[in-house]
Amino acid sequence: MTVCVNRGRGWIASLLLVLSANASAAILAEQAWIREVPPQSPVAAAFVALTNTGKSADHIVAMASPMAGRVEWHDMRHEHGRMEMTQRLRPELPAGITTQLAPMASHLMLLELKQPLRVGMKVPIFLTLASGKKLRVTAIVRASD
Ligand SMILES: [Cu+2]
Repeated sequence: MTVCVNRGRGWIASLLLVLSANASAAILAEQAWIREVPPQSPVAAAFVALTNTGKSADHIVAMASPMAGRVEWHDMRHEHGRMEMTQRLRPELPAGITTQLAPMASHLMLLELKQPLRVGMKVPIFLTLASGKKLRVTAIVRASD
């Protein structure tokens, strides 16, 4: 059983981060996929490997997808013997490191899905970075195993 804890929006913080831009970071998104969910599910989790090839850390300050009302970064942690999801508002992408989002670990949560996701569908997810760059991630829907 997982519980989704929403700790509020980071719009103001995001705006400030965009203004204090860091120009040197480059982020590579690879192996993006979404785990299939039942057609009535309002949420789905997306996974991707994000590599910061730059020399300084960057942060994701906004996430969006045309297929979802909103997108959030969630971390998983053990809490009182069960797994809980907590939202992280400005996830850091450390320089020279691949941040691997994966099942039972951190993920991008697509909330308020606008249509059922079917296996094989390609779902665009847009990440806005503190450096000012915008990253388009194309996640393919895969069957849950
Ligand atoms: Cu989640």
